[in-house]
Amino acid sequence: MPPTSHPLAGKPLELADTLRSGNAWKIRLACGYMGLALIRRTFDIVQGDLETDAFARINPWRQVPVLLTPEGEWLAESQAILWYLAQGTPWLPAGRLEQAQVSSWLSFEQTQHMHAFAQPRLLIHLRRTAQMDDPAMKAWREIGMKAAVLMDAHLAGRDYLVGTAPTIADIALFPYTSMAAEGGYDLSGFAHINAWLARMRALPGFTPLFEAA
Ligand SMILES: N[C@@H](CCC(=O)N[C@@H](CS)C(=O)NCC(=O)O)C(=O)O
Repeated sequence: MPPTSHPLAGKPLELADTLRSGNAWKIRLACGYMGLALIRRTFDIVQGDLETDAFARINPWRQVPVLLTPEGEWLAESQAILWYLAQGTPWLPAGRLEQAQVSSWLSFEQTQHMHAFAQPRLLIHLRRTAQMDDPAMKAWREIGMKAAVLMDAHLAGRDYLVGTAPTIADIALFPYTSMAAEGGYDLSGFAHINAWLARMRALPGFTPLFEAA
């Protein structure tokens, strides 16, 4: 959408994140698609940045992402931040049913999807403390594959998760689905998911995980 028509256009937005966080990537994706400028304050989990008193004042739950809103409040939880950013825009449809359907997918991501994709990626690819075929990694992938089956079936015959245009539901599900291979997943058989991932990458304002310097 044109940046000037966003209700938060021109207002200061600061994101506390880490370099590789998929949950924080959701927020960077949202700002890119919505044409909003975002200042990043990037922390390092390995260096213990999230354990400091200074970080506890940003988020006592000691997780990223956290958004400093123009009201001067630090807002935690990726889905809450997406909701905050999308209000008053097509990324959160105004209809009662569509809004509830978006909420369903946000819950799905947190309860049935995110951990099953994020944990193997974290342990195999980022920390390198687990192997692809460790039983615990296979167990995560069994859970994640069930979520992938549900997503693929839902995306058959439709372009986006809710309605006919992209919403924050699509943004929420994009990062960990797109990085699934880093956790040992093979999603190549899911044609509808792969077409949807390509569609999300092709939208104006798409922000990659790592932006060119
Ligand atoms: N439910 C939270 C999960 C956030 C989360 O797991 N963040 C990770 C980075 S992707 C984190 O901060 N991990 C550090 C920790 O939990 O110690 C959300 O959706 O924002």
